[in-house]
Formats: sequence, C-alpha cells, structure tokens
Amino acid sequence: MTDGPTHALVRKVARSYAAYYARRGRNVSAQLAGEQLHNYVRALETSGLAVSLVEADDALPDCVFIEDTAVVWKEHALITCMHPDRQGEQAAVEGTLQYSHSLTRVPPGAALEGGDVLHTSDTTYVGTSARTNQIGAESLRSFLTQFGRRVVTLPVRNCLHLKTGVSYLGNGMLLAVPGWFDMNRFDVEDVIYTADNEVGSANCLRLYDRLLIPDGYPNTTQRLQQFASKYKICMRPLNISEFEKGDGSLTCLSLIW
Ligand code: CIR
Repeated sequence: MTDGPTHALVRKVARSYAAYYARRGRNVSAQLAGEQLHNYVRALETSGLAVSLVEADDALPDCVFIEDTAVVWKEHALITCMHPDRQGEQAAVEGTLQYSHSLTRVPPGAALEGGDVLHTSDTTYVGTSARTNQIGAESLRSFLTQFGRRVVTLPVRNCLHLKTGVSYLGNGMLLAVPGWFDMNRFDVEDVIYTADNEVGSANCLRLYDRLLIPDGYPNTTQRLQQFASKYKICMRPLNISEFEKGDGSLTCLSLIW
C-alpha cells in the first residue's frame, strides 16, 4: 500500500444527536448509532487505515458528520465554512489536524462543505448546492490546483450534497443516482446507476480492495457485483441507518488522507 490513503479521522456521536432528530420527528437510537460508528471505524481499520477519534461536542449535534468540516489533501487541509447551524464543528477538527496538516481557511463569503467534494483519480468535482456557493467552490479550486488537481464545478439540485447522489468507485467508475446530475460533466470511463427506490445507495467508500457500501440496498448491490468481481473488490455492507436518519451517508463519517 503506497499511493492510497493511510489515515482517517472520525468524530464520536454527540449525546445530543438522538434528541436533536427526535425534535424533528426522526426516531434515532443513540445506542445503535454508537454501535454503527464503532463498526464503521472497524471497517476503516480493516481496510488498512489508521483511525483517530475526535471527541464529540454535545453543543454540536451533527458533529459526527466530520467530512463537511474540511477538505484534506495529503498533508494539507482546507477548513470549510458550513451551514450556520453547524458552524463551530471545525474547531476540534482543526485542533487535531494542526499537528499533521498545514491548514488553510476559506475566505469570507465562502460556503463549502466536504460532502460536495468528490475526488476521482485525476479530477476533483465540487458541487454548488444549498451548502456550497461559488466562492466556496473557487476557494477549493485555488486550494487544489496548487497540487496539480483539475477542479470541475457542477450544480447540485436534487440532494443535500454532491456525494449524496454520486460517488467514485475507483477504476474509472462512478456510482450515481439516475437523472440527478448532468453525467456528461464527469470525465470517467463508465457509470453504474443506483436501482429504483434505492437513492440512498449512491454513497460508497472505496478503500484499496474493499468497497464499503450502505446496507439495505439489495438491487444496487447486485448491480455493483460485476464491477466488484472484475477488480477483485470485496464489498462490505455497513448498516448506517441511524446516520441516514440525519441525512448522512458513509463518506460523511470520516476525513481520509
Ligand atoms: C446536515 O444537514 O448538515 C447533516 N444533518 C447531514 C450532513 C451529512 N453530510 C454529508 O453527507 N457529507
């Protein structure tokens, strides 16, 4: 293992998480959320990553969705500016990353969340969405072009973040919800589309010879089977139901580099 990621940062679940969603009519089990995060960490470790944990902040109920707080590229990190309800989540992440990364902050006026940032082998796609504006997208472009990355901006209209609806499977392949994006904007070899009524399956996490997929989407899983067999990838379904209730998906539970 040389070129791929080696580290992940995961944030614990705030004790306020379940109550926050209960007030929004969503029945989250705090215990199950804790177990699911534990299994997620184990899956990252089994995939070859060294995982560090950031303590939760109970004043920030969504803080488990750590992906949105920063965009990490090797030993550099761009600290984002998030939805007002989530501002403040970055502080503890910065506090941890400062020992391993050089930190850059987005400029005033920028809105950017990591869920809108999708890396393929040679290009980074940034969605302009309810959470990321043009200034945020441009700040990501300046941050990544210094490392030789091509950055492409595209609109997100049908979901919270870009990666809610599309993710990179590796080997030149995307997984996407049909009809949500202009797929001509993506410079990839091919696309696998999620199955009907399984839009929650679009967010997967490829790590070396493993593909972490959300549990509970049998038809999309079946569509992925041929790709997985071709490249000898082991699919690992993870139940993340308690995070899906908070509009989260697999990638949003970690920062990876
Ligand atoms: C939010 O609305 O910001 C959180 N409840 C969910 C964030 C999910 N993040 C992600 O997919 N990257």
